[in-house]
Amino acid sequence: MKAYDEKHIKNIVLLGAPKSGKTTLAETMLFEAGIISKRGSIEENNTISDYHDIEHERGNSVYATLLHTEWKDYKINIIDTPGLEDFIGEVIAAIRVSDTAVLLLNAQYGMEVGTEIVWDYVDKYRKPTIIAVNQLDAELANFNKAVEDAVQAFGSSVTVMQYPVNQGPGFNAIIDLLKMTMYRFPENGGKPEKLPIPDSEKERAEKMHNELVEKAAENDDTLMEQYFEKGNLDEDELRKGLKIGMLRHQVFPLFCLSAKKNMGSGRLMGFIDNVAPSAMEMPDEVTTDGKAVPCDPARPTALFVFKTLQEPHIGRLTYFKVMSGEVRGGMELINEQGNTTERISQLFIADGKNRNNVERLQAGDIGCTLKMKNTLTNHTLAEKSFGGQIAPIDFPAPKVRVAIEAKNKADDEKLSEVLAEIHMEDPTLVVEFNRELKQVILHGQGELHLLVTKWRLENIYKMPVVFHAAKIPYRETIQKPAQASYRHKKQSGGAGQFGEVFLKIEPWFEGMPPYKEHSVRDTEEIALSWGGKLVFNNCIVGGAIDSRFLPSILKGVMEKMQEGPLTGSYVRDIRVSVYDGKMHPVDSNDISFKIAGMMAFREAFHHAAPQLLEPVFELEATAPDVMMGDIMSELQSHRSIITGMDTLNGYQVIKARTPQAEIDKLFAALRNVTQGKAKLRSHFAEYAPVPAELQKKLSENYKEELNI
Ligand SMILES: Nc1nc2c(ncn2[C@@H]2O[C@H](COP(=O)(O)OP(=O)(O)O)[C@@H](O)[C@H]2O)c(=O)[nH]1
Ligand SMILES: [Mg+2]
Repeated sequence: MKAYDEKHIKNIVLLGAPKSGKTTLAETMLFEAGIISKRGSIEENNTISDYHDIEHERGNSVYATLLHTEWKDYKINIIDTPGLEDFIGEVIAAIRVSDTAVLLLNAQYGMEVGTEIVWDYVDKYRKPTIIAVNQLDAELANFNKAVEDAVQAFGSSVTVMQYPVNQGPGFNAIIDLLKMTMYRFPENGGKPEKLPIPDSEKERAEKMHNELVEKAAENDDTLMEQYFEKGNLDEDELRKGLKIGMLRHQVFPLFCLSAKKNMGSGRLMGFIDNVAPSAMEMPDEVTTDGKAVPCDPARPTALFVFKTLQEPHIGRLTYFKVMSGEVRGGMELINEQGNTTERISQLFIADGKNRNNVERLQAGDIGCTLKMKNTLTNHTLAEKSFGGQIAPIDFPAPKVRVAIEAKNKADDEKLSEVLAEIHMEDPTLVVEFNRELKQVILHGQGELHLLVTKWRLENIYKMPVVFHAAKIPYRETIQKPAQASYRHKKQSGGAGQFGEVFLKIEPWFEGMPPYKEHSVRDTEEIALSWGGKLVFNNCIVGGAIDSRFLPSILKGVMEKMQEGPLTGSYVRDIRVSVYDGKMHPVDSNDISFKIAGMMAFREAFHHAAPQLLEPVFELEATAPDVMMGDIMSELQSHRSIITGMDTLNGYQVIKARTPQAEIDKLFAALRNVTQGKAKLRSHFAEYAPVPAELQKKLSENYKEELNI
């Protein structure tokens, strides 16, 4: 392959809702540039981009795939991304290292919720953006609606560069408003004829051309002057204005496509070559300590790792972007995070699963390597003189959870190791060893994300696992005061045990009046690690219990608070006042008072109107209007309280409060009734009382469990 310098490399990321045609477009671009001689298709499972078994099984992209084409004098690195929110980590990493986002809109549906989700990240990183209206050959294609949707969602930066002459199944011609030509494609697509704009389209084309010229001129004072002088701009001036606008996120050029019929992709690549900013023209990268990293091959080498993936028969692949300097095979680089040294044994450019050896890659380029031991996603590999870490990708918090267990008990330890490794590869998957629930919990971006993880564990890591529902971290408390006493007495053989405790428990709340029934000698206020408080009053007078035994009583109470009497959950917000008791001159000891304290507490708890509390989440669902009825009815059947409704960019946003125990089932149901077209968000809000019926059921279950 030709060596490309930093001025001739363009990095683009293909983004869009599921099924908008990203993978098909990637295939078409490779074909059009002569990289492949035959186009694969989604239907035949033979695209370059979707090459993993799991992707064929599901008919969806799961991973971001690196590809490249060479078009005229440029190398275009393409990252094809999965459209599903489950794999948003892959999408964000790809956006992070790309210089231009190509956002596909399906002409049949215009804006979709999936488009919205990726747009949030494009906007956050302020990447130059091209909008491609795809599937213009489809029966229901509606170009004008797609443009209206785009303007509504992305604002007036949307800049129409082309429009279709005849959308729908007969689609074969596009009017180009920059070149003021008509492109007419042969039946099977490919290279179009360049024709004059027909008379019937002249008026519309002139009007839209003028709008385009104004948009391009707006971004630069000299261009504005030239425009006022001449009343027009030539092609080069237009390109200059558009590029400035793209860099400022004020121009999003919009193109027409049928990826499937190979119409329009050549022109799109030409525009990427000539106008889309190269890595060198983008704002400098920065290190975590704020140092600028210009994309310059003459400076010290620094690679930023944006993706790592364990592949069968190959080992771990490490994908990186050269942020500074150049990388050559055989180079030794320092891993800035791990303080280890890694040798770049081989250097590749990748087209899906095919990798080609290259000798070097320059600043701005993207490639991959093998056999990195300690280098993972978000790490920086650099020459010593670079000194710093490239600002890492900020991955979103997980949204769903499941408990995981090795199928064979003997694998438990290995499973934790493998999970730790998977998390390092995929930071959007979080592993938690939850001591409270006594479960290993996997937190992911969606059910499919968790299922793909299970698939990887079983097929790549050969580690059979089972998923269980994750338990709910309930809390227990009381609603009224109660008293109890307990005498612990044991006389068997040698030394006996004796301890008796009288105590009162009350619901604790911030600002409650001090305890008055007995005089308090000493108070301990404990902020519980699981939330809420325990206030412990020592009201013993006249030496009924020796003060050295009070810590033992507290210990007993605490033990019961860690395994609540009702369901074994943590207990919170209680005031305990120990006001009387008895000792034995010989047999009393710590263990006796601990047991007496624990049992007295348990007894009192059962008489204090115990209340189970459950975590309640605040939920937000964004979806098209027509789906609201179904969403409401699902909310109602999952114990949710609707707290608000709103509209945003033509979507309905509904807010609700839902117990955590229902969230996973509710999300699955909502995905189902909305065919995945809803954006769902949730976060912990508060602990709230569990309804009486459910509490009864849960505490009966617990009793049964204890009897086993
Ligand atoms: N009619 C038509 N179908 C297309 C076009 N582009 C893609 N498709 C089809 O849309 C489906 C989804 O395409 P795919 O490339 O997997 O979309 P992705 O999920 O965005 O990667 C496949 O069945 C494609 O054959 C197009 O331009 N026109
Ligand atoms: Mg795809």
